This record gives sequence, C-alpha cells and structure tokens, in this order.
Amino acid sequence: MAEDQTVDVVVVGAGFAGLYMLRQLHRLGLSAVVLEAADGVGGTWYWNRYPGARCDSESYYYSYSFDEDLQQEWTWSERYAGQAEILRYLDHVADRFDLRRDIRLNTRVTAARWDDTAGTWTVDTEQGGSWSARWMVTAVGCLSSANVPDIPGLDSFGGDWYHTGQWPHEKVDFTGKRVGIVGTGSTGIQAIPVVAAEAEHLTVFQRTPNYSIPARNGPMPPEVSDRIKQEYADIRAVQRASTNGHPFLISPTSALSVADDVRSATYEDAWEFGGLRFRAAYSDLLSDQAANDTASDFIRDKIREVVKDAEVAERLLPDDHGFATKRPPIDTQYFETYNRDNVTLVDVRSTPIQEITATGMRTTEQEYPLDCIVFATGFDALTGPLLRMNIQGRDGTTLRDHWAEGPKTYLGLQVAGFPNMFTITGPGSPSVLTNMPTCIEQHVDWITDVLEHARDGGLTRIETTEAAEREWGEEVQRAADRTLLPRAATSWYLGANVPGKPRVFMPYAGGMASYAGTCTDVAKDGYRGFVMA
Ligand code: N01
Repeated sequence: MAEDQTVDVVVVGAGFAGLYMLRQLHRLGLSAVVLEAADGVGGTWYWNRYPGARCDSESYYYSYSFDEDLQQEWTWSERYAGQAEILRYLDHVADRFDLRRDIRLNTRVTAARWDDTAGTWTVDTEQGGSWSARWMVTAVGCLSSANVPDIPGLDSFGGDWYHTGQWPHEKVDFTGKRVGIVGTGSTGIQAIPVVAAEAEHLTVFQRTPNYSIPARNGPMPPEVSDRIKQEYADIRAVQRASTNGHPFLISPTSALSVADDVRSATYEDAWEFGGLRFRAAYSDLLSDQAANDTASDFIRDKIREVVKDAEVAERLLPDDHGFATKRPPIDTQYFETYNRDNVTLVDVRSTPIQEITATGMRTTEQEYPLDCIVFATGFDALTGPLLRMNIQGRDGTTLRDHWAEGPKTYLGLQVAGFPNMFTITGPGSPSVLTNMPTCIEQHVDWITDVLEHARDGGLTRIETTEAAEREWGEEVQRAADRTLLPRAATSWYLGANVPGKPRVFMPYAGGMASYAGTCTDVAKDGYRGFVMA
C-alpha cells in the first residue's frame, strides 16, 4: 500500500550504510524511514549473487565495528566471506538492532524534491507513496547502478543473459551450456573460474587485461577467529589510522630503495600471503611510475608462469595501466582457468564486439555461439545511483544539471544547492578506495553528530556553499594528481567505463585517515564550509 508520511529523516538504501544510519537515528531519537528498492536488506550483497561473489576485504574487518557485542558474537567462517554469509550478517544486524520496523522494502525512490519554503524534502516512490522529511540521507552505495553495454542485437539474443549486479535469486545452472562472459574486472575475475568449472564451454570477452593477486581463501580457523576477537580494539584502531581502511599500514619503504632480490622476495611473500595487502608492499607503488613498474612486472611474470599457452598468457598481460591504478582484483584460480580445455579467451580490444545475434556474439573476427551471456561489465559508479533518483534541489536545479561536468561535493557529504541532504560515501570521499564499512561508519558517525548538533541547537537547515564545494573539488583533484590513479585511462574511478560520462576522477585519493581528520576538524571549526540556520 502506498504511504504518505512525514518523518525527521528519510534514508535511501538498506545496505551497510543505511542500516547503520538508521541505528544511529534511533539512538538520537529522530523519527526515520529507510526506503529500499529490493525485497530484502543488504544492498550490494543483496544484488550481487553471481557465481563466485565474495568480498575482497577479509571477513573479520569487512564488518561493523560500532558494537562490541556484535563483533564478539559473530563468527566468520572463511578468510573472505562469500555473498550469502555477508547477507546473513546484514540480516542479523537488521534484526539485532530492531531496524526492520523502519525499513520499507520494495520501495524504489523515483524522485526527491527540496521545498525551500517548507524546508523539507519530498521523496516519491515507485509505489506511489511520498515521504516528507527535514533531512534526507542517501545510502545508495557507489556500485549499485548496473552498466549493461549497449551492444546492438541484445534484444534478439535467443538465450538467457544476466548482469552480475542483478543476479537472479535462484541458482543459474550453466551445466552443459556455452557461456560468454563480457568483462574482466573484479567481478568477472571472481566469476570466470566458477562458471568455467560448470559450463560446457566458457568464452571470455576481454577488453582490458587486468592484474590480479591470489586471494588464498580458506576456512577461518577457530583459534584465529578467537585471537582476532581479543585484538579487535587494536585492529579497528589501525583500520581508522590507515590509508585504505584496512588493518595494515602501507610500508614506509620505497620499492626503488631496495636491491632487486630483496624486492622480489617481498613481492613473493605478498603473493603467497594473498589479497589486497600486496598493494601495501612499498610506499610508492601508487605514486611513482618506476616503483609501480616493479610490481606490475612481477605480476606479469606470474601470469606468464601460470598460463601454459604462451599466446594466451600474452593476451592476458596488462599493458595499458599500472598495477592497482584501477581497482585491483583478487582471485581464486583466475589465471589457472585459462589452462582449461573448455575456456577460450577473446581479445575484444583488437577484435571488437560488433553485435549480439540470436545465437551468440559476433566480433570483427568471427561469431561465437552461446547459450548464455553474462555481463560482468560493472557499474555507473558513484554518481549513477544518485543521478537516477532524480534529485531536485533549491530553485528546481537538478543534481544532473549541477553535475553535468562531473560530480561536485563538499567532502563527499553535501552538495551546494541541495540543503539538508547528506550523501554517505558520496563522490569526493574516499569510499571505493577503501574498505567500505570503515568509511561508511566514519560518514554515518559524522552525519549523526551534525544532526545531533542541529537537534540540540534547534537548527533546521544545513547547506554547504559553492565556495566550499569548489575548494574541495580542487583538493580532490590535487590528491588524485599526487597518485598514478588518473593515468589508468579505462578506469571506472574516472567514469571511463560509461559512454558519455564526464571524465573526472571521482573518489578522494588523499587517504582515509587524513580525510577523516579533515572531517573532524571541519566539525570542530564550527562546521566550516556549511551554512546553518
Ligand atoms: O566492474 P569493472 P566490476 N565491451 O568496471 C568490461 C567492486 N567489486 O563489476 O576495463 C567489453 O571493474 C571492462 O573493460 P574495460 C570493485 O570495487 C568488489 O568487475 O572498461 N567489455 C572491464 O573489464 C570493483 O572494481 C568486489 O576496458 C566491457 C569489465 O567489463 C567494482 O566493484 C567484487 C564493456 C568491468 O569491470 C567493479 O567491478 C567485485 C564493453 N562494452 C566487484 N563494458 C568485492 O569483493 C565494460 N567492459 C568487494
């Protein structure tokens, strides 16, 4: 049934961010509703049910830290949690903190309008209901707007096709099927080995070869889990003090300051240990091209070692960007999968996809017969989930117009001309460059504090200024320019994966800890850069 109601705060999205936001709003005693398009909580972990979906951050720290009892009671079963386990965790959180009473499922937001006279947001839903609230908090995720490429002929395809970020709830059985996967980002690299093990034949359509580090997943031994629980206070402190929200710090040593054999041994250890920690092996992997080359060369050598067919190995070697200048995937038997007889690698950079036919995929070279196509083609990242909500600020300005040349925010938390709207992990915050729950908690805590400040001070309006927004935009650009990240021309950090999207480096690359320090200083400084009334 459609609802028309008034609350203090409308939160959009019931993933990691929305659930914790609601918990904090309950604590503040504000009335709130969370509007969620899906028929369950979980966000990313609700939608991304593709084969092999698993978190690249380790389970014990890809979790909330806000409640000591929660982190002591919950036991993760593997080093990296699979999608189903994370979803169980988030369902547990929703129950444990009595959040469901204020969550409306199957409720997609279709528009949000600021009424400057009333000082409220009106939020419309697909179901026809409408909510009015003084404050609106978006918790829509950074990677929730699926990017299905516009390939001619998709409608005529006679088989089934899927996007990994909108995967069916029932198991998709690839047994006996000829499957094509488009995309070799983090998602494709997780899915490819699992699909290859089931399908009759798998054809991988690769546009940009990618680096990947072995995850080295395995069961979580009980003694390790017990030790982690005893050490949680220290672990969380390191996460908050780190560049990327992980419980390890980046080495202070330059890759160029050590002898070749020492560096090789360090990389070998990091490769054996597995996971995203490889990126922290040296201080300058993301800031100095020569340093980065040492890591990139090491991984290319590993690919040559693992992949038996030299020609296939050559096609898999990343050649247009340095390691970790695009988000680095981690994998379980990814490169090994190309040694299977039932796997074909097609380079669609040299032989582009031309069309999808009724029976397969045609490149400029030949047609590949397929029963199913899987698009692991990523997302309209960071801005996509916000823009599709049709947000209209003061004087009818739309967010789409305001961001026509790329996103503009102050601290990734607010947008000038859009009063009383807060964007959890918005563009301009470290978000996707970090372990997401860590930066989500930091944002939610900051928003909670400012709402408490408003409540206690009788404030009804908080809006950043264009000057603050412009200065922060310059800082985001400077932070990016201190790294090699903007050089990866096909990166979704730059919006390069979506045709027509402005090429702007969107996340804040200055590091999680220093960013959080800035947010704290801004608050201490009387919320510098915000106008409050
Ligand atoms: O998406 P991507 P993803 N024709 O954009 C290719 C997070 N994540 O879903 O590089 C042919 O990285 C595209 O090619 P190119 C993580 O932050 C986290 O894999 O643009 N190919 C690329 O190979 C990650 O970075 C976990 O040339 C086309 C691929 O599709 C983010 O999600 C797990 C194409 C898309 O790669 C996105 O990863 C998985 C076309 N028209 C993902 N369009 C965790 O474990 C695109 N491609 C937490």
